[in-house]
Amino acid sequence: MRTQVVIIGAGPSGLLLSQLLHKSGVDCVVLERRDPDYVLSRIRAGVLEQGMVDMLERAGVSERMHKEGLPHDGFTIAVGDNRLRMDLKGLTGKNVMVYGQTEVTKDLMDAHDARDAEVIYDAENVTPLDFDGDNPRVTYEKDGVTHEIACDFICGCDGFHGVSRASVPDGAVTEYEKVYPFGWLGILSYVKPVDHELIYANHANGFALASMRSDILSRYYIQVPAGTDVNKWSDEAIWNELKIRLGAEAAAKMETGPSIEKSIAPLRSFVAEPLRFGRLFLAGDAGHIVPPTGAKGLNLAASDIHYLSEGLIEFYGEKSSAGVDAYSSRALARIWKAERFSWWMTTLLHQFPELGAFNAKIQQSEMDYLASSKAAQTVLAENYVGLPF
Ligand code: FAS
Ligand code: PHB
Repeated sequence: MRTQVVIIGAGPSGLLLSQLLHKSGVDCVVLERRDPDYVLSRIRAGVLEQGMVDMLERAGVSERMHKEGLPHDGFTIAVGDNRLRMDLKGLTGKNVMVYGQTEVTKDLMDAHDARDAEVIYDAENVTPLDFDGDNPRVTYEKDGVTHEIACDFICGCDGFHGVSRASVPDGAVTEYEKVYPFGWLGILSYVKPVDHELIYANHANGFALASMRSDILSRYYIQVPAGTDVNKWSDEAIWNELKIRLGAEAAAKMETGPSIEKSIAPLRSFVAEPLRFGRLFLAGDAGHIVPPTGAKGLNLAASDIHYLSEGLIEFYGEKSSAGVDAYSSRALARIWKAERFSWWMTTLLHQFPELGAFNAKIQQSEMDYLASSKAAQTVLAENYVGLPF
C-alpha cells in the first residue's frame, strides 16, 4: 500500500491533522493501536483556546462545539483567603470554550466515518522505518497479518508513550523534563457545576479545580501525592476535600453525587527537541507534555498541527519544503512559552511542602501582586486564552 502521509495515533492530534490534510487533497492513513471506544474513554482536557476553535472550524467539525460548548469570559483563582476573578474578556478581548476533549475527538471521528477515511484501529506493532531517507515506510500488524505502507512522511501523533519518539536514534533527540511530586485526582459526576466559571484554588491541603463539561456534568480535580492509589479515595472523601479546598462559599452550594469516572494524572513538564527527524515529525503529546494547570496540553497540539498541516499542504501544493523545514523551530517557539506558563501556574497554585515556608510566602506575594496589578493579570490572561499561532 502507498499513501502520501502516514499518521500514527488517532487522538485529537492525529485526527485533526488527518482531517486538515484531507480537506486540502493530501492522502493520508491513520494507524491507531487501540479501538475507538478506548480512545474516547480517556477523560482529559476541558478548555479550548480560540486557536483550537478556529482549527476545528477549518476542519469542518465545529458545529456541535458551537451548539453544546460553553464560552467562558473568565475564571476565579483562590489562594488562601484571597479570591480573584480573572476577566479574560476584559483583559484580552478573548474568551475560552469549555468543551471536553472527548467531544472534540468524537466530532473528529464522526467526520472521518462520514467520508469513510482510512483510520485503521487495533493496529499492532506499528513501526516507523527508513524515515532518515526519502522512502519512509510504516509496518503494522492487524488480525495476525503484517502490512506495510510506503509514504512520503510519517507524523508521530502517538502521545507521550508512543512509538514515534522511541524510534528516533539515540542522541538525535534532546529531552527536557521536570516531574512534579504530585498528580491530579480527577472525577466526573452528573451534578450541577458549583459555579458558572472555573475555580482554581490553592489551599493549605493542596490544589483543587472546579471545572465542568456542561451545566449538568461537572469535572473536579484535587492535588494528591505522586504515586497515590486512586482506589484509596472514596467519592465521599473527594467531595469532602473539595469542599475544604474550594472554600466555604463553594462548599455551601456544591452539589455532590456518584463519580462516573475517577483517575489520577501524573504531572510533568516535558519537551523533546527537535520535532523532526528526516521524514518523521512529532506533534502533540508525542513531542511535549505540560501540567494541565494552564489548560495548554490539547491546545498546544492544535498549534503543532497548524504548523505541520500548513507545511505538508505547501509541500504538495506549491512543491516547497519551506514549511516542513520550519515546522520544528516554529512549533518549539510556541511550545516553550506554554511550558513556561503551565509551570508558573503550577508553582503558584500547588502546595510544595518540601520547598518550605519561604515558597508559601512567595506564592502569597504572587497572588498579592496579581490582585494589585492589571499588567500582571493581563500577562496571565493572554497566556490562558492562548498566545498567537
Ligand atoms: P493522545 O495521547 O491523546 O493520543 C495519542 C494516540 O496515539 C492515542 O489514541 C494512543 O492510543 C495512540 N498510540 C499510542 N501509541 C501508539 C502506537 N505505538 N501505535 C499506534 N497508536 C498509538 N490537557 C489539558 O489541556 N487539560 C487536562 O486536564 C488534561 N488532562 C490530561 C490527563 C491525562 C491522564 C493525560 C495523559 C493528558 C491530559 N491532558 C490534559 C493533555 C491531553 O489533553 C493531551 O494534550 C492530548 O491528549 C494530546 O493529544 P494527542 O497528541 O493526540 O495525544
Ligand atoms: C478540565 O476541565 O478538565 C480542565 C480545565 C482546566 C484545566 C485543566 C483541566 O486547567
